[in-house]
Amino acid sequence: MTQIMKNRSALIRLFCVHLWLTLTVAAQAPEILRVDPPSWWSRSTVNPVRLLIHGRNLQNARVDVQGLRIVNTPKINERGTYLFVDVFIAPGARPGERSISVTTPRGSARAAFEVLVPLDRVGRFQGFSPADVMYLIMIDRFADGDPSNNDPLQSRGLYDRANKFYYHGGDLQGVIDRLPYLKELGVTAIWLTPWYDNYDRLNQIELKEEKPSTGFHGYNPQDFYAVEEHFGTLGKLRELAEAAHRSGIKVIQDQVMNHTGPYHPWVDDPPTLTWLNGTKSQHLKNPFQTWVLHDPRANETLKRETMDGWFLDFLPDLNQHDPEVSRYLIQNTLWWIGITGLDGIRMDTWQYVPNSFWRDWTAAVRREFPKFKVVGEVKDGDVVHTSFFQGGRVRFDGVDSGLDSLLDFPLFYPVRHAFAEGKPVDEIPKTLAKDYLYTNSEILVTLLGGHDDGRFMSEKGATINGLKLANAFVLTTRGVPQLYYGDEIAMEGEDEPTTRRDFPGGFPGDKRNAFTAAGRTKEQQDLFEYIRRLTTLRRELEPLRSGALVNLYTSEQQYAYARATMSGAVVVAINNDDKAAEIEFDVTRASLKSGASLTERLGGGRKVMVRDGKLKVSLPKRSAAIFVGL
Ligand SMILES: [Ca+2]
Ligand SMILES: [Ca+2]
Ligand SMILES: [Ca+2]
Repeated sequence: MTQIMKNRSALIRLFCVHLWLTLTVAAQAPEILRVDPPSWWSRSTVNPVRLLIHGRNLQNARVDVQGLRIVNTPKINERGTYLFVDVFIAPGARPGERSISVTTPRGSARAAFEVLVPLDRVGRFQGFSPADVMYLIMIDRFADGDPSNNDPLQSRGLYDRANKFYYHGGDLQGVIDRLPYLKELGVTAIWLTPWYDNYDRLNQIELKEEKPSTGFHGYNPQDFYAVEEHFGTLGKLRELAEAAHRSGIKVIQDQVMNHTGPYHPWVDDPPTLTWLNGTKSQHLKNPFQTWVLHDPRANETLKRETMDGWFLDFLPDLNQHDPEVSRYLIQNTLWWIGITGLDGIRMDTWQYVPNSFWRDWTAAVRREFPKFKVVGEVKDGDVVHTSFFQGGRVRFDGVDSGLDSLLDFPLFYPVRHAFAEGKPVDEIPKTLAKDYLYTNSEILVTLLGGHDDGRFMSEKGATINGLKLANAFVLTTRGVPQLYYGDEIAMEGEDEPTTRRDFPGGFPGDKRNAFTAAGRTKEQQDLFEYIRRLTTLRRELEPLRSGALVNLYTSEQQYAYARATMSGAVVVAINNDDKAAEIEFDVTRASLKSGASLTERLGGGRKVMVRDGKLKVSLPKRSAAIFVGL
């Protein structure tokens, strides 16, 4: 054969293969694998709702939803795997299941979509306030109320109570079962770690102590619209929200909008070309140079790496500048709130997501649920840094993020230093002195422990007495106090994840049950009662919830302050020293007049009198006192 003939026959062969491939693909009918969101309610502020249909062979598809109006031409990605379409739900639309059909010249496919009645607003979507006492629960590690879901994927080997990086069996039913315990402690709001479905496999990318781990903590979402099967079902979640609300306990969801889990299907097949910042093989790594985020003269490269880089180099970073991503995430947030009735959100990794997105997101949340509140995680000890992210003010970037609250990490560290390590207590008022940098310091969420830090009791120098003082401070200062599960029984754990140990009594076979007084040691019971006393005082005494914080006395190891309202004041005095102290301070700024008699309500019941505008109090070593004259 001549070279020309050889080339020609090769060309013909190539053409035949191409024709065969084209015909095969063309012959394939469309398929629908999922619809996000799977439901929406009538009379929503988001109408039409945008559906993201995931499937196969969706090229050139037409979409119909039984009884609902499609308002635009579907937008479909090149591979025919994702389709965006807007669906209008008439205000009087009949609730119930509707059939979605996708039709192409090769056939059609169907999936279900549900029109819901909006939940009654009474007792739902309540937000949180300084009147609340929040309690952080790591779902997997609190209580196992349903052993049947402990190992739902048996062949995957994700459940092992002896392995600190595996699932331990805690679940939503366990939280429901322990609501009376939380009520007894004085908790009025529970913040649950993320309940999104995480990957159903061992994580081979993030090795822990050189071994694979699981997503037991919930922060690696695989499906933004599903509940983790180790924790329960969507039905169980709604049951939990209802039961909590009946007990007077609000529910706060932990959400993640910065990234997905490492095995999310979007990594290999993104709905749009710009869905993620980078790809699995080519992306920036987050250098955590967070200071540049509030720097008007920031080095743009460093800023971009910090905003768009993959968290820990393995968590795919969502690109909220892509309007489809933004719309998807906003609807996702509204969906969780709308179908469960929850009251607040704790937003993970807030600072790595653009403020312009947050502005739109918070506005959308507020439009639909006006009383709702959001607390952002900005893990930093510097008030200059954290305060930058609070909403209520347009910043140098021209944006008001709309964020209500922040976890008060700048106050967390001084609390640990003073009350665990015994360092000077005046670091606390020195930090509070910077409150003016916040748009609203009263709504900050104060804490002495959380799931990302070692436990208070594992700090060098920590004692039960110190832990009591930390609780006395957090539960009487300004802000919304947040407790961490198990700190009320002095649980220990020096790092992450030993800080996430199982609550004793929450799991089958536990030797003792610390959810009951009989199952607690004498020391634990004493601490539990002390905290309960504090939450009771906070509930009974209005100044502790809404009073202005007035500093009255500050020395290296003593700190006294008042919470004052028009109707009265409560005085708190703390001696962090290892020896007794007597302190005298002026109380006229707290509107306490000479001759007024105050009663100590935290422990002793002793009385003190205001003389010459001053209060003189003696404090045993490492003790706190709360004086009430109401
Ligand atoms: Ca379980
Ligand atoms: Ca899962
Ligand atoms: Ca980011």
